[in-house]
Amino acid sequence: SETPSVRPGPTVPTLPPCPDLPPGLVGRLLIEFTSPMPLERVQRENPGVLLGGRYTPPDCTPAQTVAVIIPFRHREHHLRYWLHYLHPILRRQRLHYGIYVINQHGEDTFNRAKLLNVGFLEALKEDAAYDCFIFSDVDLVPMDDRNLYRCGDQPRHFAIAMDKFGFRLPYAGYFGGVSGLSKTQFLRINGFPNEYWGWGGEDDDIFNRISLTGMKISRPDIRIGRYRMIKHDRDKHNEPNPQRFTKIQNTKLTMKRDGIGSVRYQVLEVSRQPLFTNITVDIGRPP
Ligand code: UD2
Ligand code: MN
Repeated sequence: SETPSVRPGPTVPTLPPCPDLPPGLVGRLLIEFTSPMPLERVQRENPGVLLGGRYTPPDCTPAQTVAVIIPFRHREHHLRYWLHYLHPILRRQRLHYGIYVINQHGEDTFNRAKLLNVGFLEALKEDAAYDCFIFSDVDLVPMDDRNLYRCGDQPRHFAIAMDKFGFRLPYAGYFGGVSGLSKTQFLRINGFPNEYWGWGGEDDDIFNRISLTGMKISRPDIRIGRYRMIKHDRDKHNEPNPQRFTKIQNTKLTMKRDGIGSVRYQVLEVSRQPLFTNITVDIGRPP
C-alpha cells in the first residue's frame, strides 16, 4: 500500500501558556537612585529586549499583550532608571510587552492624561494585539516584582504604597502613579480626559470615570504595592492646574464628549530605540 501523500508542514513551536504565578520572582527589591545610570549599561544588561522595547517570553505564551505607556518630557535621567529596573522585572513576570514613551513636543503646558490617550492609540497602531495598557509615571519603580503588571476584570491601581506618602494610600479614591486598564475597560470610560492642562486632577477624573461606569478599582496587597519615586522638583510648564477642583466635580457631564473619542494630536516622530519606542507628539496647548 502507498503512504499518504500528506507531508508534515514545518512545525510551529507551540509554547505552553504562561503560568498564572510566574516562577522565579524575587519578591522585595532594593531600589535606589544614587549613581547615574548610563543608557549603554542598561542596553548591555537587557540583550533579550527587541528593538522598540518589545519582549516575548521564550518559554511560554502569555495570556495578554501589554503596552506600557509613559507620559514624558525632559526626564531622560529618570527614564534610564525606569528602564534599568523595569525591563528585568517585566521579564521575570513573563509578560509579552512593549514600552511606549509619549514625548510631549514643545514647551507649552504639560498634559499627562492626553499623552496617555495618545499612547493608547499609537500603541494599537504599532500592534493591534495589545489588550492591556499600563500607564506609568517615568519616576516610579515598584519595590516588589510580585506586583504583576497585567490587567484583570477590573481597572487596576498598582502604585498604592509610595515612599513619598509614607507607604500608604493617600486617600481612598487615589488612582495616580501607575494604573492598568484592559482595552475594553479603557474604551468603556471613553479613555482619559484631554482637558487637564498642568499638574493634578486628571487621576481623580479617571477614578470618577471608572466609578461612574460601575467598575471597581482592584489593588495589590499593601505590602506588595510599594514604590519608590525618584525625588524631583516640579517641572517647568506643569504648574498646578487651578481648574482641577471644579473640573473633577463635572466628570459625569464631560466624560461623554471629552476622551479617547475626541483626542486631536499630531505625531511628529516615531523612533524605535533598543529599549523603548519614542513617540514625539504635538498635543496643542490649553485654550
Ligand atoms: C502625581 C502622580 C501622577 C499625576 C500627577 C498629577 C504620584 C506618584 N503621581 O505625580 O500620576 O497624577 O501627580 O498630574 O502621586 N512628566 C514629564 N515631564 C514633565 C512633567 C511631567 O515627563 O515636565 C511626566 C512624568 O512621567 C512624571 C508624570 O508626568 O512622572 C507626573 O508628573 P510629576 O512627577 O511632576 O507629578 P507628581 O510626582 O506630583
Ligand atoms: Mn513624580
